Amino acid sequence: VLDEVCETTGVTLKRYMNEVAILNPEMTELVTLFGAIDTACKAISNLVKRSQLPSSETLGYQGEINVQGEDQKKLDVITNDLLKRALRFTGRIGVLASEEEDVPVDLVNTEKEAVYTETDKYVCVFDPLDGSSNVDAGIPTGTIIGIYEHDENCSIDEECVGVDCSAAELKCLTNTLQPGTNLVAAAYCLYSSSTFLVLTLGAGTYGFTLDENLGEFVLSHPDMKIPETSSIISFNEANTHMWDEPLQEVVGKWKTGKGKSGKSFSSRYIGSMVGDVHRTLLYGGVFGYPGDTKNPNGKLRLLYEGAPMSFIMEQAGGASTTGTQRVMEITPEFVHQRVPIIMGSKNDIEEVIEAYKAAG
Ligand code: AHM
Ligand code: MG
Repeated sequence: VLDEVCETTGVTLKRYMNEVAILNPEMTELVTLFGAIDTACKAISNLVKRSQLPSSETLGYQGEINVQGEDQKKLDVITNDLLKRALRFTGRIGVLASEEEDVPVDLVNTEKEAVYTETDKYVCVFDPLDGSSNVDAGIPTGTIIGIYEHDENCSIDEECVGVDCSAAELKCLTNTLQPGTNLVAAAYCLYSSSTFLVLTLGAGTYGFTLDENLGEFVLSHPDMKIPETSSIISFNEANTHMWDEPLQEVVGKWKTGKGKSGKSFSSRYIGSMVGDVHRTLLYGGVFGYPGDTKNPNGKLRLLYEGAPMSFIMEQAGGASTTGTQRVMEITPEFVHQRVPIIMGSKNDIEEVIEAYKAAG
């Protein structure tokens, strides 16, 4: 145990990423991106903590009119700008898509839409502050980030800009509409009792905790593995009656200890995806926002919530499904597309998939 502690103590995110770059020179540019993410997440962590206090940044409480009579910018707008700026200055991002942007944003060619140069190697998708409506009540929030490479096989007509493009061209132009299986990295940052940054580069899931004294993320959860069987459900259970039959059935069995594992499940739901997924990773469990009769595709967005979180979950040995399809394999048709999600401990997710199969 002592050896393990010594091996990881003091490994900062910066050092971790530098060692990744030394061992994998082709990932050097990705490491630059994580430098920006590291700083942006620390800045967001500070903003979230101070958001209920009058401060020089916001000149008054959030939601109020400032001294110049301008509307105060909401925290999700501020954090979106912050992350966008941090990523832009790496010089490695061609295009980004965010929950807070109506359409993908070209970071390099602001006049012409989304045209890549050789160094603009990556496409970044993110939700800068998921669950932001929770901040006022002190409930955890999080940032979710996915990184894709731009598809070099895409050839586009140079004349084609925005609205003139065919659907296929537009897809290449923005390059944001890729399935989760194309992700090269994903991360989330949870702002809670501690600030946690959890990431995958496609070879396991690694968790860092912000040491406020050092001002650094320190490796605290190397190679995270979610328990294969669990006894916790994490859903908005007010919607249970509107879910698909197979899911209602499985969750009903779990509650009464009649599921495959025979365990009686307990319920934990924050209503903030990053917090719920983080707990699920650590303790095991099944987190979900399934489709229902009112919202057939649920609530969560595929591109910058579903896919990156599924990547992190799978890399920790968990699974993520819509019930009938692996979330990672879905190619988005539009940026803000929603997707039903049920993710967590592998054996429990398998039970859900089987129930859907049996129902045909
Ligand atoms: P947001 O992107 O508007 O912040 O909403 C996303 C959040 C997730 O964090 C959470 O899983 C879900 O909404 C909770 O929804 P509900 O309140 O319907 O249970
Ligand atoms: Mg969100």
